[in-house]
Amino acid sequence: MTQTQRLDPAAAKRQLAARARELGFDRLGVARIDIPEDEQHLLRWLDAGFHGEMAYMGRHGLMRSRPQELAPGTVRVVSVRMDYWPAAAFDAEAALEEPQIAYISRYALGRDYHKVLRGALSGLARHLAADIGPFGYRVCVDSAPVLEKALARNAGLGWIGKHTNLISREAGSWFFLGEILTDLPLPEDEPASAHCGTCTACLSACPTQAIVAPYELDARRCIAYLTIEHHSAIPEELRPAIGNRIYGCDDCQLVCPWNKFAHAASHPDFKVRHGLDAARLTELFAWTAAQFKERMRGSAIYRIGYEKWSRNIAVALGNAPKSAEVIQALERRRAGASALVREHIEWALARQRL
Ligand code: B12
Ligand code: SF4
Ligand code: SF4
Repeated sequence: MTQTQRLDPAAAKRQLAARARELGFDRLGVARIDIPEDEQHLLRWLDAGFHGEMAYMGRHGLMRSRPQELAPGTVRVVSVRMDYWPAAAFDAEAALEEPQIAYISRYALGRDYHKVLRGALSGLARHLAADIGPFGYRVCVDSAPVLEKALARNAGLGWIGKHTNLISREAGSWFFLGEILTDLPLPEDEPASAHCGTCTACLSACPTQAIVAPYELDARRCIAYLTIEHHSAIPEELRPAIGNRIYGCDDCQLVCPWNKFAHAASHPDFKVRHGLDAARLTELFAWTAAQFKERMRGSAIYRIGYEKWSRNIAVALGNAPKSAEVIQALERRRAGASALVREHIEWALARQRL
C-alpha cells in the first residue's frame, strides 16, 4: 500500500462521507481494526462446527479477524451501510402465510447486492483518490474473509443483535455492509452500543431454532444456510419448518422491534424484479435451466444455480397444501431431475400423497 503525503485525515473522512451519500450509501463510519473478542467468538463458532459446509469460513487462518493480514498496511476500515428494504414488494408476512407462493428473502428480490455495493465502493475509493491523491486500499463486500459486522459495529454503524445481524437504532437491520480497508489513518468513530435488552423475539420466531443462544447461530439449522449455502440434501427433519421459503429467510428480522425504524431502499437496483415477491411455486418449478439462467442473471439467486433452486422449490412444494396441480408439477420434473433434486421431489410427492 502507498500512503498519500500531506494528508488531512479529518478532511479526507468528511470528503468520503459526502461522496458516499452521492453514491447511494446510507451511512459511513470508520473503525479501528482490532477485534480480539470477535476473533475468539469466530474460533469457538468454527470449533462447534456451526459453519456446516461453508468450508471457506474456516480457511485463511486468522485473516478473517485481522484485516491487516488480508491487506498489509491496513490501519482503518471504512464501513458502509446500504438499505435494501423493498417497500413496494408484496407484504412479507402475507407471502409467508400463502403456501402456494414462494417466499424469497427481501434482500434478493432485486439486483445482486455484491455487484451494486462493489461498484459503488470502488467508485468511492476512486473519488477519494482524485480528491486527496493516491492511497492504499482494498474493497470488500460479503465474500472477502472479513468479519464485516464486528468492524461495522466498531465503526458506529450498529450493534450485533441476538439474531447475529447488525442493527442500527435509526435504521433497523435491513441493510447490506461493505468496507474499504485502507492505510489512511482516518479518525475513528465510537463503536455502537447494544440495545437488545431483554427482548428474545428473534429466538422464539426462528422456524428451525437456529439461534441456539443469544448471539450464537448454528448455521446448519438456519434456513438461509440450508437454501443458499448448503450444497447437498437438506436434512429431512428440517424440511417441514422451511415452509415456502425457497431462498433465504427473514423471520428473525421481521419480528425485530428495531425494524420499525427501517428505511425503504432508495437504490433503484433493489426494486423487485421478475415478480419474485409473489410468484407461484408451481410456475417457478416449471422453469427450465435456460430460463433460470436468463431470468436470474444479475440476481444473487443466480449464484446458487438451477439444481439448488429446484431442490429448494421441491421442498416448498412438499410443504404446500395437497393439490393435483402440485403433484403434476412435481411429476413433470421427476424424470429429468438430477439425483439430488429427484430425492427432494420424491419426498415432496410422498407428503402430497399422505
Ligand atoms: C457466513 C454468513 C452467513 C451464514 C452464517 C451467518 C452468521 N451469523 O454467521 C448464513 C448463510 C446463515 C447467513 C445468513 C444470512 N446472512 Co449472511 N453472511 C455471512 C458472512 C459471509 C460471514 C458472517 C460471519 O463472519 N460469521 C461468523 C460468525 C462467528 O459470526 P456471527 O455468528 O455473526 O457471530 C458474531 C457475534 O454474534 C459474536 N458472537 C458469537 N458468539 C457469541 C457468543 C456470545 C456469548 C457473545 C456475547 C457474542 C458472540 O461474535 C461473532 C463475531 O463478531 C457475512 C459477510 C462477511 N464477510 O462478514 C454475511 C452477512 C453477515 N450476511 C448478511 C445477510 C443479509 C444475511 C441474511 C439476512 C440473508 C437472508 N435473509 O437470508 C441471513 C441472516 C441470518 C442470521 N440470522 O444471521 C449481511 C448482514 C447485514 C446485517 N445487517 O447484519 C452480511 C454482513 C453480508 C453483507 N455484506 O451485507 N450469512
Ligand atoms: S434467518 Fe430464519 S432460520 Fe436463520 S436464524 Fe433467522 S429466522 Fe432462523
Ligand atoms: S428481535 Fe429482539 S433480541 Fe432479536 S435482535 Fe431484535 S431486539 Fe435483539
